[in-house]
Amino acid sequence: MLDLAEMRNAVIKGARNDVKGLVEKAVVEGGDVSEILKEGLTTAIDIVGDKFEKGEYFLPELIMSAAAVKEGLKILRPLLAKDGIKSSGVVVLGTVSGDIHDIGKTIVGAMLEGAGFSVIDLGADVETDRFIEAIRQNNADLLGMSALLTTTMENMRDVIGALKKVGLNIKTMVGGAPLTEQFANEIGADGYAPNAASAVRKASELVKG
Ligand code: B1M
Repeated sequence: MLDLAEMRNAVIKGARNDVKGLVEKAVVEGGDVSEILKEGLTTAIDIVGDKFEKGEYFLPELIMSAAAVKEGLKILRPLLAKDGIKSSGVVVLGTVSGDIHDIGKTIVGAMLEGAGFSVIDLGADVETDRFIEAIRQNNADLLGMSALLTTTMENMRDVIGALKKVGLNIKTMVGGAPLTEQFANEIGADGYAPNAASAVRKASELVKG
């Protein structure tokens, strides 16, 4: 059994280089890859998410911890594929058309990756056709859309309508500061998450369901 407490603390502190070194060391020492991922990285990013929800951590800490997890994931990802460990699911993610806000969406993507999802991040200002193309190409399990503007959040409704039109049966999750659960229900999204930590929980529920 590996002692991954130091790695968890490094993620919680957002110490990216320490995380890189500790993951490399754990791998070289023959640590179990899925244990390193779960006990060293994802448990820690969950703790960070909880701290953010409670107001103990703010955006810079969240970004630093997410970047630290990504650093560790760079090392683990190819090994996970080699070990044949199944990903939690494939998520196509993007900020909707007309909207260039991408910080929250990127954090959500990093947290989802930390939880074992394969994330196809299309970036910001993503047109409906690009979402559809990426879902098809990657045989995705979930579409995640972000919007930060009251004007662009309406574009989520169009994407969900277009999915129905082309017969793509995929779960959808939406989020972003101006959204509400009520709006998500109204546009026919399968799930809404107010922040990155709850996005991970919601994505797991939707993909399992
Ligand atoms: Co803009 N902007 N901005 N902006 N900007 C807002 C959103 C605004 C509220 C500021 C204000 O007026 N108080 C306002 C929107 C008003 C409205 O629509 N009602 C606004 C405006 C008006 C604009 C411009 C139109 C300004 C202008 O040009 N006149 C313009 C729009 C450009 C465009 O998109 N077409 C614009 C531009 C910009 C910058 C480029 C300068 C920059 C963005 C940089 C970037 O993202 N690369 C920017 C910023 C930084 C903001 C504020 C200050 C911060 C946004 C942010 O990153 N928050 C913002 C004011 C504010 O929110 N306080 C504002 C931090 C981030 C972690 O939170 O994105 O909410 P958030 O993500 C959270 C949750 O929402 C959730 O999880 C995340 C992490 O916990 N979440 C999801 C997000 N996506 C999710 C998806 C999910 C689940 C959860 O599932 C898929």
